[in-house]
Amino acid sequence: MKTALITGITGQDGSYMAEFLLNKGYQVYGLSRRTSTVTTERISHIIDKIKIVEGDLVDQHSLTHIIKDVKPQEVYNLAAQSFVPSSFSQPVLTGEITALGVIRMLEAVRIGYPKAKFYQASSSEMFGKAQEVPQSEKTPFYPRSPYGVAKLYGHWITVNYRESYNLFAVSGICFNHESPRRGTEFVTRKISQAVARIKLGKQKKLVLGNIDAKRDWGYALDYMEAMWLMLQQKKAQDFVIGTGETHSVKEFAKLAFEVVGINNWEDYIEVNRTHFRPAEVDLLIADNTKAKKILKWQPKTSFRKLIDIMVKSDLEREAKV
Ligand code: NAP
Ligand code: G4F
Repeated sequence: MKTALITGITGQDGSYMAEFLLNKGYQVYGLSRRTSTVTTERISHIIDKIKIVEGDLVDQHSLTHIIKDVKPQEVYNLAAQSFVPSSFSQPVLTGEITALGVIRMLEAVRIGYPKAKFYQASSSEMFGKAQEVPQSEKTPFYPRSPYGVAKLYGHWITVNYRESYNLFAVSGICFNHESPRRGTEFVTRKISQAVARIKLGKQKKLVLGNIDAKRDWGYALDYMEAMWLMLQQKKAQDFVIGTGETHSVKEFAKLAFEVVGINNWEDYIEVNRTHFRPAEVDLLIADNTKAKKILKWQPKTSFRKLIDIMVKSDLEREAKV
């Protein structure tokens, strides 16, 4: 039986990755930090099938011990301070977790179990003020937030450990991927939740920031396979993972309202500058040619289907509370 360690197991991706690996027959360990309230909501249905180990990306000692004890064949480093606006209000903490957390994990692997294959959750936010359209593995980076800069450190240190110590360490440069398990502060889930609440008469307005921003949005479940495939290759290398389509926040909102039969969607939207960022990423769109060719991966869920899944899930959830 293969053993995998997932950091960030309580997050959106960590929870789906745990399900994905359990289905493949893995023994799954999940790293989780101590909190005063329960954070296992997304994994409550599988909690008996996985082993939770306590550690924190800011604490080297815990990470090294966990890797030495568990000796995982595969490590999925999905933990991060992942919300871009919080990286402007807490830039140093974001650097500690999202940047230095990666080298702590790599050091733990190098010292504790160098045979482990390591996956780093890199981000399309590293492209930021995009130097090329669409963005591929060869596009120069130009991050536009403390989060993007921190992810860039994580990305390059992963490359560096692969080249310096011959670790099997790779990065998936993932574009935005969403689901009913997405945190409600991210724009897609903020919209799907608000649409459900407006339909049910529980909310009057949806207050957004820059609705002209464009993203390459995919369905999170589809991305787990790509991450796993990257660790099954003979050669360690990095891949861009995205759909190859881009849509604006406005388009996402329009289609979300359509799911519940509201066509005068603009009447419910208010734009407020408090949600604008000090520096914005205007347009992201993936060139996923390499992933299609080498990993034989491609997204299965369309943009419309993703919105349909998210809005219907929130309708069901909101009808209960
Ligand atoms: P998420 O839902 O925000 O989950 C983040 C996870 O990291 C949570 O489990 C959180 O634990 C954990 N974490 C935060 N700080 C930690 C620390 N100091 N020590 C240990 N764990 C810590 O993020 P996601 O959407 O699943 O994304 C997964 C990864 O992919 C992240 O690295 C993100 O930056 C990256 N990424 C995401 C996307 C996307 O569109 N989703 C795209 C590109 C890259 P708590 O529950 O305790 O807070
Ligand atoms: O949903 P967002 O907050 O996601 P963002 O900033 O693109 O970051 C996500 O994707 C990255 C991959 O590219 C990940 F690395 C990162 O961890 C995270 O998962 O915002 C998307 C866009 C932005 O342009 C933002 O300005 O939506 C715009 N937006 C407009 N109104 C809003 C809002 N974003 C949020 N969160 N809330 C709003 O009210």
